[in-house]
Amino acid sequence: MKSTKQIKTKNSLTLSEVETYREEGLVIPKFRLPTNILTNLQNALEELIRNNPGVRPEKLISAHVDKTTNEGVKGSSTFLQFAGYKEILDMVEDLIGSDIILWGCHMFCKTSGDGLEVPWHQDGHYWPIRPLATCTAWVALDFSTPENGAMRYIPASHKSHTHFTHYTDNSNRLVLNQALMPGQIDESLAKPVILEPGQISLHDVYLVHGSPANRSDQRRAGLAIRYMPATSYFDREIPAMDQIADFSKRPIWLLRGSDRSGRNDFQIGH
Ligand SMILES: O=C(O)CCC(=O)C(=O)O
Repeated sequence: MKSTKQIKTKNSLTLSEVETYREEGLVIPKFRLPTNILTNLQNALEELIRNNPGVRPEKLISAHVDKTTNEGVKGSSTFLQFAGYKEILDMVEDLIGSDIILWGCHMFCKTSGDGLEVPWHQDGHYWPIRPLATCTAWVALDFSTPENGAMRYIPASHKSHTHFTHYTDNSNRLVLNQALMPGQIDESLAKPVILEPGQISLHDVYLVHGSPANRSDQRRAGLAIRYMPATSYFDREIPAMDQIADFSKRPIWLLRGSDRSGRNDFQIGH
């Protein structure tokens, strides 16, 4: 006799969450990390900061690589392990398909009072992924509010898959040095990404977003985990646009499915 019991194996986004992502380029799903996992990540963040005294805490790239990389950051395997967290991968799968590569992980920890600004930008401008496709899971480790420099985005700015024009700004008040040339977006349309610790947002590679400096007395930390579909190729010969990333030795991990592109190298940098 057939069992009528339904076994829930996948923690999918709802249809309306997928719709919001497709329409706006960003969604905050109805999902929260269990407290023990959040605490573990918060502790790993403290250790990450202690291990990298010479690095601005907004610039902790490759935070998941458990050695000092040529990007100058000593990361932690806690973040690597977390990047494979089933519930998050299930949601990412709904957006980019079931062949998923982890290719980056950036801790954006904006200290209180002097946190740097993230200029308006599109991620795709920086990244060596062809065809260009990525979903970022931004995991709040602190409260993220307009007061402490929450991310802001321009809804639907991803939709035309257009690259807006960026210019280079190497001033040390910025976390990233590629900024959108003024006049291309209507900033009055911007929406803040307000999150409690343990909530996440998911955003598209073409979305225009950024975040103001943290002028409050509350730290604002978030872990941006970068996933790409394995139908695309991570091309290490394309040089990084910013001053901090170096893709030439960047390790990548196939977390689900298979390498449909047939070209990705999972040995380099490991
Ligand atoms: O954390 C921020 O304020 C900016 C994050 C960001 O630009 C990104 O995840 O692509």
